Amino acid sequence: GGATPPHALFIPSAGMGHLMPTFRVIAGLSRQGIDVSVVTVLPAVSAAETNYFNGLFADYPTIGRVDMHLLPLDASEFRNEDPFFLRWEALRRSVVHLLGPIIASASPPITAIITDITLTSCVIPIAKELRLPCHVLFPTAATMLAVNAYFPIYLDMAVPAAAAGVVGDVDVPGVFRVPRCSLPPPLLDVNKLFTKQFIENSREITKADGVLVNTFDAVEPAPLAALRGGRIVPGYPPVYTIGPLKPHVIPKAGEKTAAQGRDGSPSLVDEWLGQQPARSVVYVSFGNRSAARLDQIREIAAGLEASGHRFLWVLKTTKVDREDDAELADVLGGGYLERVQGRGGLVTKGWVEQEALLKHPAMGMFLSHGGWNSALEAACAGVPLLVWPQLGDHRVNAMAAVRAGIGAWAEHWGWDGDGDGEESLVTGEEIAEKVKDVMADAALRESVAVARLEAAKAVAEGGTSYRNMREFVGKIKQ
Ligand code: BUP
Repeated sequence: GGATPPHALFIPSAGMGHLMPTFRVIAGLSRQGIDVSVVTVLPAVSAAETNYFNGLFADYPTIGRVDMHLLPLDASEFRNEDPFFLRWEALRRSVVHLLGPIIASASPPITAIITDITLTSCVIPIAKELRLPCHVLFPTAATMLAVNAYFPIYLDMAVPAAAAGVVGDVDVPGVFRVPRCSLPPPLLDVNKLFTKQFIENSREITKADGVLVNTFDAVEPAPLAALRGGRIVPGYPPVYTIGPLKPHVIPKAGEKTAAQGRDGSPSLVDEWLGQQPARSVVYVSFGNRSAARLDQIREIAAGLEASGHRFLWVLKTTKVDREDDAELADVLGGGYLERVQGRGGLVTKGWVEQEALLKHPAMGMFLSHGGWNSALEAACAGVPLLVWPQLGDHRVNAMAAVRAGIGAWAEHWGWDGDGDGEESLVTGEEIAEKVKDVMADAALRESVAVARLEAAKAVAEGGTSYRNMREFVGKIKQ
């Protein structure tokens, strides 16, 4: 070091759950005066992604933008794969061909690489060849990182069952036993595209210079101790807990903060929330990638109404964060919207500024799919979670959230465990009961308040995440 000024290149993946923490780290480095460039993949997956990329470059004008045009993927090679996993595969293959030339033509020269976990096994060999330090950004819980780290070892050991492609419960050393029914469902089939990517990334990450995780030590002490102590993988790279990451979106003067689209549209939600009493509102959102079946949506509607609580429900009827064309009134049935409006129920669709919403004093609890970004945003706002896992890592996150005292988990509620979309229906009565329980749970509210303080301590000067971020930045500057 010394002679070459630091210039970090970020290689983000797709999906808002991956992009949000990535953007937050990018903005954090940029605020510390580090020269950052970001690989921007074209075409984007959704309007939300495009808006967030454009917003990042507008808010932080010194950040460099390096466009990468996605190479086409021969879809006939794949059958019945989730569109997100296909996107990741296209990204992975594009990176193999295009990242080298991108780095070669960068000015000033790239001195450090930070890649999203999904691209790890493609990026690290390139970084190694160019002798560039490479860190991996892991966008979900440290508990899930522990599962990720251990999974290939589990497969190697669980012979002959795993050799035959049968995956059972995975007992992660120093963490807990994850029952097979709570693993990310694609992992149960070692021939799935996702599973192959997952295993390759998990093996290659051991060669990284470090792993950045959006969490903090006090919320997940066990998996962090196990990873750092080499109990899961001997010689695992340093794990930098740097969360909860600060929001990267800079509110514009005169703009309302909550629930406002990037397009600056006026916010009904914002005005509505302002009229609700403190801690009275049940916020309901199942993230970007989950869309419930119509019959389940109607049960949720009935459950929220029967709970007697005020609620704000961000309803998605299409999978993946595509534009949602369905009319709410058609989905929910005649009269529902008008009926609940009178007693403090608001249903909206599309994108909301969730982090700002959760910080609103009217928020009482969050019925959530269990995306880790969402879980941390709730904890930081002191809002208890009721986790209803939908897919992927959500059940592992739910286990982590319960252990951390930041939420309750509706363990017996259906999820799309086998990907066939035919999970059993949860009735409106069950939903109403559980919502009432969590709203009335004083012990849970108390432990969330403690977690909120711990989160604030972690990022304050001298805190664990603060120190880890400094150490990471110090390495980047070398
Ligand atoms: Br939906 C939605 N507004 O309307 P997760 C999400 N978000 O700000 P994911 C909004 O996107 P999976 C919206 O605050 C969080 O930072 C939200 O990340 C934000 O899960 C992020 O919660 C979503 O980790 O699903 O991506 O929905 O976990 O399955 O990848």
